Amino acid sequence: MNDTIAAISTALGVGAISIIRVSGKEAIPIVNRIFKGKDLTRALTHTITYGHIIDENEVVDEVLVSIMLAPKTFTTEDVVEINAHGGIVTTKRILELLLINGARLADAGEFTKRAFLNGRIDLTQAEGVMDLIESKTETARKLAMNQLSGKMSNRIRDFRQSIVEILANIEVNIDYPEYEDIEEMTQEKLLPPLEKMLKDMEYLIKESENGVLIKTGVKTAIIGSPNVGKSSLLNALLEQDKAIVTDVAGTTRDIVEGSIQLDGLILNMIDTAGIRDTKDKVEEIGVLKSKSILKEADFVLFVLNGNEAITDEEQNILNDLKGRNYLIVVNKSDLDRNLDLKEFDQDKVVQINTVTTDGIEPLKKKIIELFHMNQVETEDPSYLTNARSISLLKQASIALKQAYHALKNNTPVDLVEIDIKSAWDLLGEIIGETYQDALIDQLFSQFCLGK
Ligand SMILES: Nc1nc2c(ncn2[C@@H]2O[C@H](COP(=O)(O)OP(=O)(O)OP(=O)(O)O)[C@@H](O)[C@H]2O)c(=O)[nH]1
Ligand SMILES: [Mg+2]
Repeated sequence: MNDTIAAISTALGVGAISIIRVSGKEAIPIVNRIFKGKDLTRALTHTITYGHIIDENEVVDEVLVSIMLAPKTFTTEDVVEINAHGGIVTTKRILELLLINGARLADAGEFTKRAFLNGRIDLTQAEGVMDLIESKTETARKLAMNQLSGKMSNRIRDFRQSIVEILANIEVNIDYPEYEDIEEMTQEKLLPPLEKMLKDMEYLIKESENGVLIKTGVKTAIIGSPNVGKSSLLNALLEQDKAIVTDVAGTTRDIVEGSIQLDGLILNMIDTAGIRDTKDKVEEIGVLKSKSILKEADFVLFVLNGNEAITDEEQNILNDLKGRNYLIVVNKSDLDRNLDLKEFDQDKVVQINTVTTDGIEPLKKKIIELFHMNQVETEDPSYLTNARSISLLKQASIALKQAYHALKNNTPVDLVEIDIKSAWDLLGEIIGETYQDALIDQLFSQFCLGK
């Protein structure tokens, strides 16, 4: 980390301006060597200097150079940003000059990695930077920003603080076992905070899983028997005739995809072949595909024909959907109703008619509610939005759950302590307080160059 790194920080292409960023002890002298204008080594921090980038006597570009001195910079090191005229050739030439004059080409994410290693941000915040760059909707941007601001890290730190308090109580018990009723007292003291923490963690896990879907888009499977109107539903939601619709059962064989955005939630929908037993070779492959998409989906729109009674096949699929994210879409509401809706969880049922598009708006509203999008809009949420952190949080919650049950069963506290300590470590890994070098390298290499 003692060397000075440089990279092009803007997207490489034709634009009005591109920025080449340099960070490290030698950042200012290196840029000064290829700069004609005022002496940059004497520039004040957080100022901009006008001048030219030169190669020997040749003027390469007219630039503005921002000087930011340590420690109040993105990396906490001296940082120089050269604002050059956009264009691939000029930008690359300036980078080359920097490399010739002593800078090293930065690895992907190395600026952010330095910010982390120098203690300016923690891992959760660094991941927020990455999420922010990649956010596709306003809501995803908001989640990323909250993570970047350190709000999420503070929630993890609060959990760790509660654990420290619990551990302190356990230490008392281990140090003074001669007290009478110590077991009861320990239970009384430890169980309620453990219980509260477990509840808060489970809530955070659930909301975070939702947050991941908000970030990446929801893989939505449109599933049902042939001819119930799955392709018609896809078309109605897309407001375009994308999938073929006919009155022939078994029209859709291959999958048809389309995306919509509902209040910042991206639904990546997949229309599938109607599920039934069939002798047709092509249709059979389609049905197999439908079943595998049904398994993998984050969310299922299960379409039934309101004009017909439910079949055994449909009932089986419905049973398998229990505990998952799904809605029962009862189509053909213009026809007589022969489907008994009483058996269904009423919260999950939406009646529609894809011909007139009646019920499509209420269906969209229901989806927005299901993914708590209204809450996200109003509550300024902070969730973990990447798989690494969520998996660590889940492991921490499992460890605490084990501790909780062990304590309830009067297991000696020093054994319980092991699980609680492991939860503390796992939470530390989320924010990067206990980390392994290999993990850090892998994590930051996912960033784009120049970040
Ligand atoms: N009356 C009525 N007919 C509908 C409605 N929605 C779809 N249909 C008709 O139902 C038939 C089947 O529609 P599709 O959308 O192709 O059904 P599907 O579920 O995709 O069928 P497969 O691809 O064969 O599995 C077509 O003739 C549609 O016009 C509706 O709301 N009311
Ligand atoms: Mg179809």
